[in-house]
Amino acid sequence: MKLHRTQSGALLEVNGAFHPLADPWDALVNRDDLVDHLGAIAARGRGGVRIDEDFLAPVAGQEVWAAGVTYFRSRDARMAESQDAGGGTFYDRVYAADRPELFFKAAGWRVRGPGQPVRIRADARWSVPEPELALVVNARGAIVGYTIGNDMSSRDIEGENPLYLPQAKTYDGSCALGPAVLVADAPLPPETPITLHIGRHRATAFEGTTTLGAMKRRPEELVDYLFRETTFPMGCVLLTGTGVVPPDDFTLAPGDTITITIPPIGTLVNRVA
Ligand code: DO4
Ligand code: MG
Repeated sequence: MKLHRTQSGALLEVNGAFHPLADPWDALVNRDDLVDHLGAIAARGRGGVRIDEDFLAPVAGQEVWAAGVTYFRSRDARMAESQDAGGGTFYDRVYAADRPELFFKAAGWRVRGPGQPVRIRADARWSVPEPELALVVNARGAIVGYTIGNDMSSRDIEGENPLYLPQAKTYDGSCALGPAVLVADAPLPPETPITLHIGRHRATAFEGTTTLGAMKRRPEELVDYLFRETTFPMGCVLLTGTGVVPPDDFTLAPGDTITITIPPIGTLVNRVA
């Protein structure tokens, strides 16, 4: 079962049929009986074909947070980029520590949806997308679904000084989510792939893949830390970190197409403005 957000409301997708839902998005993702409620709607039948309307980012009143350095590849890349700033040990230490790196990424209204442009900062020289599994978490701290996240990052800015991380991570067009929320009450299997493709002038500029099994931390552990001293009245979305990092001589350029696929959820495509 997948949930889509459109201008005219939420849609439930089951076996290719679309069912309009009455609940506003924030109420929907926070329903205690979400799985049963959606199951009952699907069982009634009467689903239709997809209406001619764009899917929006599957987020409304939720804040978007992100975890970092949850894959060895990201730890390595970050240690290298911050060498001149004396960053040799802090990424290493957070990778091994009990407490994960968690940072605020975006307010819901700032997030780009499927097909909407993402941006690179004009004052950055080295920009990359980060393809990440995103957890949809309700106000009670339960993971109710999964979507795809792109944690756009300015690597030269974060590498210059770790105190610049918020500027490297949070700016207009720095976060994309979609295309839908896969509603599931069981975790995704560890062999689930996350694939990133970057297209430029109709050719492949970069392609890479990882699996959820390569993530060092469990999704529940990340949610547990996030909710320790912070309440989320409408729930939140939590990106779980990247395990795919393009080589150091690669930077995004306007016009590039970023395609991220996580098979049970779908494919998120955004162009760089
Ligand atoms: O600490 C820098 C950010 C790490 C990150 O965003 C990631 O590993 O995905
Ligand atoms: Mg990231």
